[in-house]
Amino acid sequence: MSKYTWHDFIQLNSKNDSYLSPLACMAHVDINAFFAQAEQIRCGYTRDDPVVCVQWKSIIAVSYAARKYGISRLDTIASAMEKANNKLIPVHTAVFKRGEDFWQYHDGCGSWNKEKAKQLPSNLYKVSLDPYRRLSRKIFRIFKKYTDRVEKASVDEVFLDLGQMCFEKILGLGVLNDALEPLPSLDIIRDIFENGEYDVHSKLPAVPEELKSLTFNGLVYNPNNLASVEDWDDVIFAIGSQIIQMIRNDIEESLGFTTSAGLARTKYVTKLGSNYRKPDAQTVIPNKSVQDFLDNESFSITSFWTFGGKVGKEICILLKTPEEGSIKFIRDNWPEGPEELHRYLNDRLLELANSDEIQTLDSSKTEALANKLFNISRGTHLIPLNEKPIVKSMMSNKNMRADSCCNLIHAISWIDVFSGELAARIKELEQEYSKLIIPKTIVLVATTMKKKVYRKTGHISHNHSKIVPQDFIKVASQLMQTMDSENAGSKILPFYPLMNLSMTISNFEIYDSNKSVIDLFGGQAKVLTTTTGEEKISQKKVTSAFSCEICDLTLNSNKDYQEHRDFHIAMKLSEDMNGVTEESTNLSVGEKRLLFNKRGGKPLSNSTKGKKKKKIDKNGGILGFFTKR
Ligand code: DCP
Ligand code: CA
Repeated sequence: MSKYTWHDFIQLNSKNDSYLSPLACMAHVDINAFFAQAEQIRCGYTRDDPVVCVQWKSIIAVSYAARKYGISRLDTIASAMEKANNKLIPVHTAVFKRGEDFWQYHDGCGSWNKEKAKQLPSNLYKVSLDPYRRLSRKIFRIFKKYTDRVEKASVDEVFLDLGQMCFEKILGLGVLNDALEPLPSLDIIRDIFENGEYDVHSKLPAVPEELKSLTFNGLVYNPNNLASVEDWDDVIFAIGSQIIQMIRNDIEESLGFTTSAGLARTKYVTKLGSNYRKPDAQTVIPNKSVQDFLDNESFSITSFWTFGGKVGKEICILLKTPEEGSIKFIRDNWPEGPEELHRYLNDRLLELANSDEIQTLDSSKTEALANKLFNISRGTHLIPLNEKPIVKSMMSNKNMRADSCCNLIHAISWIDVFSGELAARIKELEQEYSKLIIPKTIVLVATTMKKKVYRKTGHISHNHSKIVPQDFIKVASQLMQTMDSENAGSKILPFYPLMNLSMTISNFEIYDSNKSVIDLFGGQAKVLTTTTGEEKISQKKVTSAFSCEICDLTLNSNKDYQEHRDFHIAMKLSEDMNGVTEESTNLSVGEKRLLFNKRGGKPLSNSTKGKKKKKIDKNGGILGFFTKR
């Protein structure tokens, strides 16, 4: 007989409660050396090439090949190069250039380069992390292919609740069933379940012998050499380990990234598990080994995420935990339940009332904390996947060197950069949540070298649904101009050079992109439909107008509108084949600046860079079939 009940098993299939089941199966997946791997793959290096990702003089990600030289994130690129006898391969992040609202890579350039012209001075550039966010979205989409029960925890890590997938596999249901190793001898549970011949509070049947040789993918933490499959939690973890392996293989095959994963009953333990063996590994922590895992692997109470900072330190002071074995210490000293621990924490707070050692914790927090500590030290702190709320504001910011921002022109050039970055991040947010997001407020903050702070707020008005950098540039430049005219003349408080300039957008209006939004933009209804995460926008007439979002033209009928759209498609096709002109409506401002530099004025397209351009024949080819309206 199993020690688990039918209720425990069926709970796995509940969207909201599966994490509460004692049979719960959660996972945490983390991309190895994320930014460094991203650069290794983009630049065509192999995993054995010691790539490091650099931001100015700092290293922000170290590939596992580079870690062999003892390099860590704490090294500067100069000291790391020395440590590794110049064998490192540094790749700088993409950067925006002052005055440009798009980012670019400048491979080979960075502070380590001896040539001055190739050093990417931080006074003229701003780092862009957009390439990593894009990759992060692509990776996240792979998880979503398999399950909705996935939480994006950061740019390179996710939590998954595998309960429902395991439940379905055991019952031979679901889309993943055939993709996984067939399971023998499950009739014993399937028949009873299908015929409804069970009481939810009765125990599950014992695991059939044939299932006891079920294979796990990855390392199973088992210091006491216990039988790997004894009860249904082990069966579920074996299936879970196969699911995680399958998803990790997919990520590697489709995008080239290696990952590390942890699998356990609770989110907290999965996170320690994914960090346990790296890179390209997965660790399963069975319920029967979870306390050994917490005790034996040099973890302490501060290893748990959220206990890393001040709170963790204060817990150690309050509970007088030893240097080593703090998790076991908590478990052994307060065995009865959280109430006991709660009382002790309150007593200690009183004792230390006059000491300045405790600044974060107070008696309003001790009940929840006692519960958390009691369970965390047993590997049973149950928390569900987190539905992340949409952020309420976004900031783009630049710390300036002496000559980065000496006048209004410089300041507006940085506003171009901020606007490009924020527009891209709004788009990213819209895709992540399948929503339409319209920021309404901009705050511009300038800090002078004397640390005087100036602030101006403006309202963004939109007449279209797609946020573009221009929307922000227009308002923020106006604010900057006012700030400049009010302050730049002062001899007593010099305004320039600025030490910092930042732009924050907030007051987001959020619309469901699957619903009609009537009268959102001046009498027109925009019907927004979402297909596989990327929004497809079609416009529907409710007044007398059909308007083209590309060139702001109003058409009289749906037929005219469709023909006009065909014109844009033909134009785009023609441009793809023949190159583009500065008048093109298919390019963003950034692309135009990139392609039509001021020197030559001749177009350079990405695909035909350096080659002679053909002129577009406006009367011939595909375009000949259409007349621009
Ligand atoms: N990052 C950063 N600065 C930090 C920490 C992280 O810029 N102080 C960025 C670069 C990392 C990415 O976030 O690649 C993910 O952070 P992780 O802590 O997960 O570290 P890595 O993925 O680089 O390494 P690991 O394989 O140890 O997870
Ligand atoms: Ca990582």
